Amino acid sequence: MPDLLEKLLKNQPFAAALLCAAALFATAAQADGGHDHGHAGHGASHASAHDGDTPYGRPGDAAKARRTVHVVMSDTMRFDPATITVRRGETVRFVAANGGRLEHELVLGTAASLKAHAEEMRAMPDMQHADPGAVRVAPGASGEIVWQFTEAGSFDFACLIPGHFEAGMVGKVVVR
Ligand SMILES: [Cu+2]
Repeated sequence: MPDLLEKLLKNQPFAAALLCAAALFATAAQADGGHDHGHAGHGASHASAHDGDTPYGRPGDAAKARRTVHVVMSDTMRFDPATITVRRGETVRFVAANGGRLEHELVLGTAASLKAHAEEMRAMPDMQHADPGAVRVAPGASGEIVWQFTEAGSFDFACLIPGHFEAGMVGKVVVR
């Protein structure tokens, strides 16, 4: 090992390349890990959440969605409606329409998980959500999420595009 270190020190370009590769790897690992982290909802209990369970529910079966909730996202950084009330156990089909000229997204979560996720988005603005509880929508288009709310409580949804979350692009899901 001392030999290798000596070689590294003498061979600066090689060392630099190695460091660079290490940094890339670390970034990639962080992106992946961060994603899981953000989407799993930040809890040790999520190690066992292989079926997509989160504190705010789980991906729903579209065939079981008896209710469709239309949400409009606008460049005023608001969701309309901003509060949605559902029954515990209910499967909801969200249709998120983008009425603005900017991209927007609807990401389900808890206040804490969305805040942490927004911070990751600021660090990596190009991060894509590979998350059944999230949909990014182009201007004039609409996207869907089918979600089952399995726990009673108050949860959030938000647009985590940098600047939007900070401007208050957040809504509430109250599960009774
Ligand atoms: Cu937005």
